Amino acid sequence: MTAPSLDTLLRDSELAPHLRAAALKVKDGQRITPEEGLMLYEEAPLGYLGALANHIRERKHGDRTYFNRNFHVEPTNVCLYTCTFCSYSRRIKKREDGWEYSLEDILDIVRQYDEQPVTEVHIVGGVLPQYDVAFYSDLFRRIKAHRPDLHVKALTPVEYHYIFKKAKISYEEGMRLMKEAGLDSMPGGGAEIFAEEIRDQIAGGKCSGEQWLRIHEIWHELGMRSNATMLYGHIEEYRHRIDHLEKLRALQDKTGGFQTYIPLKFRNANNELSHLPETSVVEDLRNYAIGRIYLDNFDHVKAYWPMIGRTTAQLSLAFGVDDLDGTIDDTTRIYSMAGAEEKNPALSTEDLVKLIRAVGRQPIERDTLYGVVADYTDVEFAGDKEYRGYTALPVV
Ligand code: V47
Ligand code: SF4
Repeated sequence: MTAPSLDTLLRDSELAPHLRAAALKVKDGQRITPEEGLMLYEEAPLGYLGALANHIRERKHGDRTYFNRNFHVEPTNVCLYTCTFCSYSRRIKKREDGWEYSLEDILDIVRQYDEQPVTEVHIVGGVLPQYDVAFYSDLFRRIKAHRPDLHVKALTPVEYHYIFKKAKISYEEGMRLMKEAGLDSMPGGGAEIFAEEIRDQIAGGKCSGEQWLRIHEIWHELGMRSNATMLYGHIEEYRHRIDHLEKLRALQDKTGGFQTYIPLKFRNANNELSHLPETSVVEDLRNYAIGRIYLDNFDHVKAYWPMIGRTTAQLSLAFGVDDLDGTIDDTTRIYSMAGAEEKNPALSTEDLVKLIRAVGRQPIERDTLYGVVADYTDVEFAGDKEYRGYTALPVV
């Protein structure tokens, strides 16, 4: 599926005046307002949003589509918070179902990747008292001592707020200690929805939206980079999504420290919000597109393909997304993930490259800070015949 070009869209004499006004703003590189953002969520059709978002995506990146090779370490799946959307954590009371890795356990996992061309370790998990400032400082130091070139992308303001409070140190002091210990960047998790009236109902007592934003701000002021997410499609309304995007855009104006925006579709299996229906693929694509249009000061929009599936991930590349994330594992294919689209969420590099090329884009392997590691546009793989580039069907 592909959307019309922005120029084709603007030639349509029946385009409603308010949609035309927003499209012209995008064409001129102007910012849309919160009111216009809300109007897009409420009224704009998918093809229209695709035209605007793809225009921005191609202005920034052409056909380039990024991916990186990383691995995840989850120190524990037990958590003292009680987020209602979380299918992951084993409550303190059901601790017997969970794992709690020691420092050595985690280093053993890191060592398993010694011979592999990964550039990043993504560390995130539940919140428990034994994982404190001293634990994480030691962990980051030991990883860096073992493999200095491995980028450590670790923990979110949810953990940082908790461990700094426990250690009775300020956010400024805490983030400085983490940087000294070897933290390279922060992933985007824990953002959920910032608006208090929603966050209070779903986020189980963890850090507030303001605290999440403040910790990222302090990190950016130290000259460091991070990502931002939004968990959508549960009990929030469109106005809460716009409020969330507006807060991210405002902080990015101030610091410029965000690299990537990652919308996360709420998945309803095995959690306390299982009664809620999930959003449709059309709604997911509209949401990617509006994120791309609204966050004019973010360089990248990323799709987390294990959560939405490979086909929607491919479609998202025509709706503002320029980066695909998810396990790339050239050694094992055995994974399972409750509730997510992918029961087998690992792709080989070859699979991922072909998935990107099949929709006419250029696969670029990047490092965490978007330095180019390898351009796979014309790399040949042995074996089956590959289809490259889609057939564009007229939409209007
Ligand atoms: O913070 C939890 C979300 C996040 C569910 O920065 C859920 O590069 C959907 O942040 N349905 C963790 N989402 C994942 C994350 C992430 C992933 C990939 C890359 C990066 C990055 C960050 O997952 C949590 C929460 O918002 N989440 N439960 C659920 N049921
Ligand atoms: Fe799950 Fe919330 Fe704990 Fe994160 S903070 S692991 S989302 S319960």
